[in-house]
Amino acid sequence: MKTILITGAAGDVGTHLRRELASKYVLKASDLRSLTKINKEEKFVRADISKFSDALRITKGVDAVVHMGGYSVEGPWDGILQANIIGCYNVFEAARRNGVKRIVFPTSNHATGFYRRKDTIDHRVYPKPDGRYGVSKVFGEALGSLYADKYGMEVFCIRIGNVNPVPIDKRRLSIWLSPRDLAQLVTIGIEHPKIRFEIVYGVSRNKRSWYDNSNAYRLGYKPQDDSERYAKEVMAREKPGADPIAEMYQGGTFTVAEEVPNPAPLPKMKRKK
Ligand code: 15L
Repeated sequence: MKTILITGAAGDVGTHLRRELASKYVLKASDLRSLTKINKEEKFVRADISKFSDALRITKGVDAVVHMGGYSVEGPWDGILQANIIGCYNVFEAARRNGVKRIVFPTSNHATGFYRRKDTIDHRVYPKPDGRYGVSKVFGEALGSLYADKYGMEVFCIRIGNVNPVPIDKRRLSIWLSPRDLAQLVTIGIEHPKIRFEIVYGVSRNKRSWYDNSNAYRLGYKPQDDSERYAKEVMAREKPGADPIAEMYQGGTFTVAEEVPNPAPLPKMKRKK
């Protein structure tokens, strides 16, 4: 069995993933926080990835890294800088020094959140991050590309939509990723023999998807779930009056999440008070 390091193991997505992958791999679960539950065949290693020595310690002796660790929503720059820029660099560089070739990097739909909902985008579009968090994910993708081209590492980037047992609102009907489809994508990222640098979208086979996910399908992804099954109940719960800018873009409220009002509202778009 391969030994896989999962950083950010205590987070929501990390917790789903550890449960789904438990029987397939020996998991080395790492986080700054404690795990609420440690599964069988799993070892917990506490680490702060913004410290290079910690990153070096946890990447030793593993077959692949699934780097979930970091800040997972929009937030203040310093937190994002430490966790998602410095932390991400540390994990890639530590993996390289320890001879770990394969990295699965869960990036985010927020790397391309400023594309409009009326657009269908594929893995080749120019990034359009919707905040500091989105920028940090574009940084991780760029770092992955560099480490693949320069050092021969094998990097699989998954632009994750929203991982949840069920889709939670209208926007998430388009970007939902069920835990078992997440596990399938991560497994492709770990196992596929011909990965150099790839970007795929981390979404289930949603009828309302904004993505052309043909690159994932080319690599063998066969999603089992479709959010449409939940659409009726989700739409019945949906409250009217959402911010029109957030509604226009794929990134939703991340596109308007700021401490100050959006400095450049679109012409003729009036923000609801
Ligand atoms: C993300 O990238 C976040 O990590 C997650 O918490 C969700 O907010 C998700 O995007 C989303 O767009 O719903």
